[in-house]
Formats: sequence, structure tokens, C-alpha cells
Amino acid sequence: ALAAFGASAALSQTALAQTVGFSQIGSESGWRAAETTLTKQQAEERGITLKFSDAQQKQENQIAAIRSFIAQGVDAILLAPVVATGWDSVLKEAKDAEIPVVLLDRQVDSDKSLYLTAVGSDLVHEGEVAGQWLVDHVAGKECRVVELQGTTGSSPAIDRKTGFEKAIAGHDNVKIVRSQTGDFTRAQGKEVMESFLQAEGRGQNICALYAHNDDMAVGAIQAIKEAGLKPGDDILVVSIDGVPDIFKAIAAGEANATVELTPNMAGPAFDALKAYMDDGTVPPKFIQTDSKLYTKADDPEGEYERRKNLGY
Ligand code: GZL
Repeated sequence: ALAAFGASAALSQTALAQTVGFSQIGSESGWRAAETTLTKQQAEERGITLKFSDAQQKQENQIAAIRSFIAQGVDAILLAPVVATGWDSVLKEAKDAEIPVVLLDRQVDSDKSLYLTAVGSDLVHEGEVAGQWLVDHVAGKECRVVELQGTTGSSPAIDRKTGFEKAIAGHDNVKIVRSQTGDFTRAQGKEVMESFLQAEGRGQNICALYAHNDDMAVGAIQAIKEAGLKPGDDILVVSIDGVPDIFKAIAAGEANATVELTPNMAGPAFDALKAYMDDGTVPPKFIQTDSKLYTKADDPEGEYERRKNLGY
């Protein structure tokens, strides 16, 4: 009996997903790079063979990667979906091949029967925390806001906009006067901020920047400085992710606040896959809701030190 028990225990171990395909969006931001680093580390620690694909932020590359994983007969697929729509057919192909798919950090509009579960964060709440910080900080004073949106059609861009607007609703002194996508990158954050500055009296008419991620904010800070203005002072800067460089900017007084997002989505995802492989448990969505706000009062130098070696 003991031997049999041993065998079944061993079986359940081997039932763990041995080979997992990971369709990653790209490396558009420091946060994304950290997510990739942590996913590879987690796979290594768990003895999982990870097949990694970088889609350079193109959905068609993600779809091709998923098809390739299916053809290779992987045990499971991790997908960080660049945009929320257009996944039904390829998710159905994975389902027909009985390969479970777990979504990471972004959501899709597809029916939830087309994927095993999702690991992410409350993106609306993150936008609300950012908006609430600004409302409190300006304390009733007039504040014209420019917004750098994330990738068009991605769930963070949609939800972080919704959340911020919820927070500023009812505070007529705070209003978004310009809003455009910077595609979550530093380069485009800088470029779009240059156009905002140009269009708003060389920045004289801008009170604050809300960027859907820190990388666009870091790019925009460069543009604000090149326009001869003081970021964090002439133009307030609030963003989301909590990457090391935003803590460096906050410590230097060049940014004001960031809302932290954990890059460790793979841990809960691999746990969910193990539960499913072991006994068919269909794990509920794993959504982090405790996004913490950091400002100059929260030891930004220390936060930079704590994060600088985590693979951002
Ligand atoms: C949010 C995640 C976003 C990050 C960006 O969950 O999808 O994608 O906030 C990254 O840095 O590009």
C-alpha cells in the first residue's frame, strides 16, 4: 500500500505542468521585464520547462506563439494578452487541445470558459488610487491634467482611465485636458509629453501628468526638464507600477507618487496550474487589490535599493 501511495504521490508530482509555453507581450517597460524575470525564476524553482516567446507587443505574434505551443503539445500556456479582444479562436484551439491557459496581468473579453483562470490586479482601483492622491494633493485648487494612456485596447489602459476618472469625478477643479496613448514605453511617453507641452503653453497650462505606467512617466519627466520646467513641482507626476527608476525620481523630487503593482504574477499562476493538474481544481481568478501608494514620505531611496536587483 505504501509503495502504491508513493507511486500516486510521485504521479501527482509528475502531473505538475512539466512544460509551459509563455506568450509574453514584449519588454516595453521595466515592470514587464521584471515579470519575465520572475516567471523564469519561478519556473526554474518548480522544475518547469518554460518555452518563452516575446511578441514585441504584437497580438499576431502572440497568437502564432500560442499555436506553436499547441503544436508542440505543451502541458499549459501562460498568456499576458497585449489587448483585450481577438482571442476567442486561438483560446478555443487551446481548449480543444485540452491545454489549460492562465492569463497574466491583463484580461481578455473572451468568455471565461475559454481559459482556466487569470492572475492580475484591480486595475480600476490602481487608477482610483492615483486620482485620489492628486485630488487630495491639490486640495481644491484648479488642476489641468494631461494623461498618458497605456496600450490602446489593453485592459490596463481601459481600466486605469476608468479608475482615475472615478476618483476625480465630483472635483470640478481637477480635469483631464489632454489624453493620448504612449503605449507603456519611455520613448513614446517622452514624445507625447513633448506634444502636450507644446499644445499647453509650453507646459504653463499643465498642473499634473497622470501616466498609466512609470516608464511613460520617466520619459515624460525628461521632456518636462527639456522644456525648462521642474517635474514634480511645476508639473506634478503620478503613475503606476513601482519600478526602481520611479523611486529614484521621487527621491529627487522629480515625481510625486506611484501605485505599486507586483511583478510576481507567475507564482499564483503556477500554483493554480498545479492545483488543476493535481485534482482538476478550477482555481478562481487571483486579483490583487492592495495596490500601495508611495510618495516622498515613504523612503523612496530604500524602495529603490530593494527593487533595483529584481530584474526590472
Ligand atoms: C498592468 C500591466 C502593464 C504595466 C506596464 O497589469 O499589464 O503592462 O503597468 C506594462 O508597465 O506595460
